Amino acid sequence: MKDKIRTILKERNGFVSGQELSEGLGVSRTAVWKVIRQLEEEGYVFEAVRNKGYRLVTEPDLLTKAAISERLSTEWAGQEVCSFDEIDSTNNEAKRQAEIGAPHGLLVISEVQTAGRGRMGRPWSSPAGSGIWMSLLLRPSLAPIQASGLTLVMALAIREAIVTLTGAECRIKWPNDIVADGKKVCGILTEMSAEPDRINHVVIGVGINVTDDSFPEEIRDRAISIWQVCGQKIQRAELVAEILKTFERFYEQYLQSGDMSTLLDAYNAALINCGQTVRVLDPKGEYEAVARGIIPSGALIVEKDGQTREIISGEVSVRGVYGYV
Ligand code: BT5
Repeated sequence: MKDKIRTILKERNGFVSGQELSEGLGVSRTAVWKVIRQLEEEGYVFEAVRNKGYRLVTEPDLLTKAAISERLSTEWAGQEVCSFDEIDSTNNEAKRQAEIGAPHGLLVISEVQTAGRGRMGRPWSSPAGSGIWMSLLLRPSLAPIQASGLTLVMALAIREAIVTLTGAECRIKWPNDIVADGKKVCGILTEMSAEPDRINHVVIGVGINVTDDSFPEEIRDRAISIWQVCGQKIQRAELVAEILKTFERFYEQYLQSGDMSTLLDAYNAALINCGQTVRVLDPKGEYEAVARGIIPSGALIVEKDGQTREIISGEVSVRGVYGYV
C-alpha cells in the first residue's frame, strides 16, 4: 500500500484527498494517514491541507531498488538491481553474483563501500549519502581485447547523462575519469573474467561524487562533486537511470561495430586531453607529448617530436603537465 500511495501522490503532482486515497485503495483514512507518517519518516515531505488532502513536495535522495526501478526506461540495463546499505565493493559483489549466474544488465549499488577500489588497488573514497557507487554486470559477445573499450563507452554515457541533467561543464579524461574544474567527479573501474578467446563477464564499476561538499584531506586537491561544479543537488536515482539509458544506447552501437568508430566523434569532442600536452606515465619511462584523440580501438594517439604513438589503456595513464588533468 505504501508504494501505491507514493506512486499516486507522485504521479498526480498536486493534491490528492485522503478520501480518494482510502476509497481507491479500499482502506481506512487512518491507514492512509499512517502510511503518510511512515513516508515522512523516510524523508518524504508532504503539504497537508484541510479539504484538499496531501501533496508531495520533495522526495528523499534514495538509492533503493524502488527509487531506481521507477525511473528506469531501459530494456536490460538495471532491470535487475541489488541494492545495499553497505558492502565491501560493488565490483566485488557484482563478480560474486556473476559467478552464481546473475544476468547481463544486473546493477549492484550501495550507499557505502567499505573497501571501494580504484585501478591497481588504489582506494576509492565512498562515504554514505553523497555519491553513486555502482557496478553493472555485462556478458558481451566480444573478444577479450575489446572489453577495455567498454570503459570509454561508460565514460561517454556518464558525461552525457550529467550534462543532460545538470548542464555541468564536465569532460572525459582518458580513459576512465570524468573531470570538471580540473578535478575528478567520477572514476570508472572495468574488470573482466575471460578465457583466451571468450569473455565470461565484464563488471563496470562507477564512482560519482554527487552532493559532497567536502572530501578527505588526501583527495581534496583532486576530487569534486557535481553539486560543487554546478550548484544543483540532483536525485542520485535519476542520474543512475539516465546513465543506464544512455549507456544502453551507446553499448548497442559499440557491439555492432565492435569498436568505438560510431562513437568516435562524440568521444573526442568530450575529451579534455585533445590538443593538450600530457605526461605519459609509461612504466618504461615517462615522457611528455600532445594528445590528439582516440582511434576506434580506444587507444589514445599522442604526438611526440613529429611522431605519433598509440597509448593503450591499462598499460599507461596520462596526466596533465601541471597537475592531475
Ligand atoms: C578510478 O581509479 O578512478 C576508478 C574508481 C572506481 C570506483 C567505483 S565505485 C563502484 C565500484 N566499486 C569499486 O570498488 N570501485 C568502483 P583510479 O584511476 O585508480 O583512481 C583512484 C584515485 O582517485 C585514488 O588514488 C585517489 O587519488 C582518487 N580518489 C579516491 N576516491 C575518490 C573520489 N571519491 N573522488 C575523486 N577521486 C578519488
